[in-house]
Amino acid sequence: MPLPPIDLRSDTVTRPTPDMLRAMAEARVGDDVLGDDPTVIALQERVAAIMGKEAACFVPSGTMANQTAIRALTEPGDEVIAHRDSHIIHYETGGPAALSGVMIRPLDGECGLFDEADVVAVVRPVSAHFPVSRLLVVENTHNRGGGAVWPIDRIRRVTAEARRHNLRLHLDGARIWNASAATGIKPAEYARHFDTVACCFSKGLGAPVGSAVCGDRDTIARVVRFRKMFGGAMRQAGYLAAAALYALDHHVERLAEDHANARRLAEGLANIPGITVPMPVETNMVFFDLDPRLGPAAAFCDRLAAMERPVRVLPTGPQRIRAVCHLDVSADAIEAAITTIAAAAGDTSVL
Ligand code: TLP
Repeated sequence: MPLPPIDLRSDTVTRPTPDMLRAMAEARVGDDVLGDDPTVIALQERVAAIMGKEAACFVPSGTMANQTAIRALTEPGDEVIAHRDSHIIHYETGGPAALSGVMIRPLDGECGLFDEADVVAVVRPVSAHFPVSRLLVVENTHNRGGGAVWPIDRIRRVTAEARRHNLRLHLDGARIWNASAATGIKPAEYARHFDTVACCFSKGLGAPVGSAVCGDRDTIARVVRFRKMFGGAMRQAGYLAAAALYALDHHVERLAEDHANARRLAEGLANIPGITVPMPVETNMVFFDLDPRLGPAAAFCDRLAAMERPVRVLPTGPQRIRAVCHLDVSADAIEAAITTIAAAAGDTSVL
C-alpha cells in the first residue's frame, strides 16, 4: 500500500474538519438570492466588521471576489495598475479583460511589492487619447512573491499617493489572515487603505468554499449585482457561510503553525544540494528552484508524486516549484516531505 501523499500543492486542498462539517449541517439557511439566508447575513456582518467596512458580499471564490470588485470599481476602457506577478493577471483566465473590459498596466518590483514612484510613473494624464488610470490592485500576501507580506508603511505610502492621483484601490487579501498572523497587524488596519478588500475562507482558513468582498454600502451593492451577473449568486449558501464562520472562530489563531512549518521546510530544502530557496519565507509558502541537473520542475514534481512517501507540489516556472503549508499538514509531515524531496534530488545523506 503506498503511503498517503503529503499534499503541498496549495492551502486550498484542505478538507473540512468533522467539527466544521457539524457546524455546516446545523446551519440555519434561507434563500440568499432573495436576501434572507441568516447565516450568510451573519457572515457578511462579521467579516465587514473584521475589515472595518460598512458591508460585505459572500462569493463562491477568490477569483469572483476580485472580478466583481474590479467590475464594481471600473468602466470598460479603464486601466488597472497591478504588479506583474499578481493573481489577477496570471490565474484569473483574463477575467479583467473579459468581464470588465479593462486593460492592465503591470508594475515590476521584488516579491510582488512596488513603491509609490512606480505607480506615479504609469498614471496617465487625462486626455481623450488615453485609457483612464482608474484602479490600483495590491495583493497581500503576495502569492507569486513567495507569500510576501506588504509592510504597512509601504501600503500607507503607496495608497496615499494613488489616492492623490484619483485611483481607486482594491486589496486582493485572499491571504490577509496570513499577513495578519505574520505581523500582528489587524486585517482592518490593512483594509482601511482600500475601497474594497477580497478575503478568502477556503485557503489558509480551511473552509471548503467561499470568499468575501468588503467595502462601502454602495460599492458592495454593485458587487452583489455583478455577482448575480457572473453567475455567483447562491441560494442556501448558509451551509457554506457556516463553514466560513467556523473557520474564523477556530482556524485563524493556528496560522502561525503553518508559518513555522514553512520556515522549517525552507530550511530543510536549502540544505539539499541542487535546491535553492530564492525568496524569504514570511508566511505559509515556500518556493524553491532546481538546478538544471535535477531536470525541469514539472518532471521533478512528477517524480515526487511517485516516491514511496509521495509529496505533491506544483511547478510555477521552468525550474521553480511552490509548496504551501496548511491545516492538513503536520510538523511531522513536513519532516517527511523534506526527506522525500532530498531523496528525489539524489541526496543520499538523508536516507
Ligand atoms: N490561488 C490559487 C491558484 O489560483 C494559484 C493557489 O493555489 O494559490 N487571490 C490570490 C492571491 C490567490 O492566491 C488565489 C488562489 C485567488 C485570489 C483566487 O482564489 P480562488 O481559487 O478561490 O478563485
